[in-house]
Amino acid sequence: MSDVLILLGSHSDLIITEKGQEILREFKVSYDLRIASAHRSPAFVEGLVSAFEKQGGKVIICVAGMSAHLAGVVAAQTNLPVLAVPVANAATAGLDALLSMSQMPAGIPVATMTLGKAGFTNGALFAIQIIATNDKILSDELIRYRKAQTTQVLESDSKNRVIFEG
Ligand code: RP5
Repeated sequence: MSDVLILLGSHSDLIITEKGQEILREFKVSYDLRIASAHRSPAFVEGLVSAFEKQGGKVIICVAGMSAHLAGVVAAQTNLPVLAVPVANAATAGLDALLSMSQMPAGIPVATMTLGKAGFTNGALFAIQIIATNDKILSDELIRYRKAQTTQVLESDSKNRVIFEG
């Protein structure tokens, strides 16, 4: 049983998921990553979403590029929270996918992250935050994660500070 279902529209999207997968593992949040296209394998997408709901899954992250319908199609089939991560392509730098995912009609919400690696990293963290609303250990881990992140910025500041006194 997995808490998070990650759906990728294509194997070519896998490259943006590395850091986010690392974070899910660091937080020990179980996930199942599948390749399933809204256009090329619609029935397979439907089956995966329905099976994930039945097994008690909590959050779905959809990653797709170009005319990115995956997240919207998935959100239409479930009341689970659906997070969307658009992937860039050479022709439009991903603006097509970003707009497609964020322009959902009222009634079927999708939480769209930014493009690419940063988007998937935030998608993973957002999924963890959703699960943490009902999990004190995870919530404490998130506090620790944020503190470590702040410490890194402060260290970077002290290493890179430049004072020019004219
Ligand atoms: C989308 O089309 C996928 O999510 C991918 O980002 C894009 C291109 O897919 P491939 O042609 O690389 O399989 O469905």
